[in-house]
Amino acid sequence: MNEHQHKSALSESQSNNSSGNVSAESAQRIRDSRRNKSSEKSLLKDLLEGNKTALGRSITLVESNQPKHKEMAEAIVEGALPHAKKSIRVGITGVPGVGKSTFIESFGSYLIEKGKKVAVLAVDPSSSVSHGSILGDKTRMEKLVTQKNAFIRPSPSGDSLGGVARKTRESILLCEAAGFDVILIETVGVGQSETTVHSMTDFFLLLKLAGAGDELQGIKRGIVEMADAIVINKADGENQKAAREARLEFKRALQLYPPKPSEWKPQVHLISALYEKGISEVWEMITEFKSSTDKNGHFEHNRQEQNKFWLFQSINDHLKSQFYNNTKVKIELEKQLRLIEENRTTAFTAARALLKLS
Ligand SMILES: Nc1nc2c(ncn2[C@@H]2O[C@H](COP(=O)(O)OP(=O)(O)O)[C@@H](O)[C@H]2O)c(=O)[nH]1
Ligand SMILES: [Mg+2]
Repeated sequence: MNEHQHKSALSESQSNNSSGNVSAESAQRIRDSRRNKSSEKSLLKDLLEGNKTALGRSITLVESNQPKHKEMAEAIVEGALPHAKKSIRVGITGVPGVGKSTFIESFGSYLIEKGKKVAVLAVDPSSSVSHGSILGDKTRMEKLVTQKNAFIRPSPSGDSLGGVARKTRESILLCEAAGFDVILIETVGVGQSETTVHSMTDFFLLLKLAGAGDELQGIKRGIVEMADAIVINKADGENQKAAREARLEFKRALQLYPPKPSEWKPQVHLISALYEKGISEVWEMITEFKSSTDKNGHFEHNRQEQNKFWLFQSINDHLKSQFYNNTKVKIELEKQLRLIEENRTTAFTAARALLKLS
């Protein structure tokens, strides 16, 4: 029976090549989809075995905007999900030049020496212009890039923050399925990206410099409030005294913030990423955070809350793109915009008219 079906499908597609193109196309689609399914399967298998090339290729599919790739990506993420290892996800933020890349190099190398597998991802919506913050910085991670147990991926470029965020979140899951147990997510302090990274990480680390005011470092109050740790970098050489003073100052300032739902009291650390000082203390702190939030249930609760947040986020993104891609909406939108320019309607009436179309 099976053989027979197979044969007839084959002969159908052969005859269609000459007779018409509708069925030829659909036969091609079936062939493509079969081929995709088998390559999906082998990609997923390699990924689950920890193959970094397979991980990279899977992330490329996640980052692609092509419908065919999106479909494959969805299947791979779904297949990977049950195998995602329990990792710790650490968000790292700070203004350009503070030493994020240097810190990731030292910290990542330290963790690998401890037997961890470390993945580094980035959320940088501006990277379409700067061609990826980490990519350009791979020179500062020269030790880490050569490590078998390190995986470094620059931010997907040419996308909105929402797009980058979704892709990064799926990439985290893929890294975990490939067996990476520490995920470092770097972001440059631009606009909303810290909030986004905060919503996908367990521990949020703010890198700072001594001696420069918050305004100079472009740090907003909200970011300090999100931080589980303030790590003052470049505490070396002549900087040491200023760094110690800054530490006291930050400690005092942090006391003014309300307690966190995690019950975790944010810590202030001094490090030198360049000279690899204070690095082990940062890891000890994160380990301490993990065990205390495991104990009080916050760790799991926070991940669930994040998943709920991303559910709504995904729905919102989907509805929005569906709305704006609707041909009727596109045409009517032009019309309503003109009416607004001519003062012949209000924004609210126009919006109501447009929303009725979808
Ligand atoms: N003295 C000193 N310089 C550092 C330290 N960490 C980073 N740097 C230097 O600061 C500059 C910016 O570092 P980078 O890691 O690229 O910062 P990013 O833009 O935040 O990624 C580089 O020249 C680094 O060598 C440190 O701990 N001490
Ligand atoms: Mg950098």
